[in-house]
Amino acid sequence: MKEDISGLLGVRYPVIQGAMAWIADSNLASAVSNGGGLGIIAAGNADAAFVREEIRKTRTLTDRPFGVNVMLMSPHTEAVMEMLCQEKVAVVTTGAGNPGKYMAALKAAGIKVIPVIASVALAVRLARGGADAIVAEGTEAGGHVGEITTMALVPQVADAVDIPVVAAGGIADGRGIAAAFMLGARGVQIGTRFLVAEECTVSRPYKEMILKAKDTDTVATGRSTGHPVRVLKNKMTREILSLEAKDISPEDFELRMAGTLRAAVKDGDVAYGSVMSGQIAGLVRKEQKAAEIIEELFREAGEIYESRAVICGAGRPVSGHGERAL
Ligand code: TUI
Repeated sequence: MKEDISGLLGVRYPVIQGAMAWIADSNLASAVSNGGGLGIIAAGNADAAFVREEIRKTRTLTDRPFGVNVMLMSPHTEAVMEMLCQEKVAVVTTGAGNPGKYMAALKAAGIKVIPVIASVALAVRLARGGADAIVAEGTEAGGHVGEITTMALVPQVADAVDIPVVAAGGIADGRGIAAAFMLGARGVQIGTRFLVAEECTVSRPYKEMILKAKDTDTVATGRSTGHPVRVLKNKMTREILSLEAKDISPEDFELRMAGTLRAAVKDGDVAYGSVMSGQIAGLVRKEQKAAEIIEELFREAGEIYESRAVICGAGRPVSGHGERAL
């Protein structure tokens, strides 16, 4: 089996913390890095000065590597990228677009570039363009999502590129990690489970809603605009989905949604705010320190991995399958 991404990233465990705009700050990123994963600061729509400040705070909280995620639809992308090259962060992940035009500058600054993508075509293009690894994010993920499931996307991307693939979307325990590796991934990106880390500063009502969520509680808003965003269902999603069914214009949609993520994250308005969450929230049941989450994830994954011989009748038969009296 090929090496996992921990060597590439200089971390103990092959896990990247998902970038969550307004949420993934120096507190969460440093806690994840101190716990042996790769912490990520989400730049979201913030300007370069704000993100630089978060990088500097993180450097006071951890000596370990961490990264910054650039949301490519942000109006500040150009300036944020320039600042990241000056700060020489260890890793840049990107989302919601094609980072191709920034690749050369980031690489020249010695930064590892790991784009998050939702299709094989873009993965292939970015691998050819010099990406160090690629995050293949399935539609189970929270926030801005593509259409393909993690189960279908990861093996197709793994076959199409010769750089390490990191699976994202729908992973919140050791079973998910083991499954991702079986699909050809060499690392995982996890967001929703870290939302309830003790060090995560998201509002109390947001955390409680994640802890109480069940499997069917997420929905994608914004399909009518071509930018679907997965969130927990609430009063806002009921209203906006009915407006989308009545052909609200993309401009009116954007106006209606402006500020809704901030409202949920900072003000705790989980009725009318955007409570971004992956479909796996139903599995996230307790608040823990980030380091405890990481230890538990990889202890579970290791146990499953060691018992893998039971799969497909290769070892002990599983309830009547794989062995017949002849
Ligand atoms: O980027 C994410 N997840 C995000 S970004 C975000 S902030 C936001 N808030 C409101 C509306 C929209 C965004 C919240 N969650 N995940 C990575 C991701 N990237 N998922 C899908 C994509 C993607 C989609 C299209 C990547 C590339 C792409 O291609 C565009 C192109 O130019 O080919």
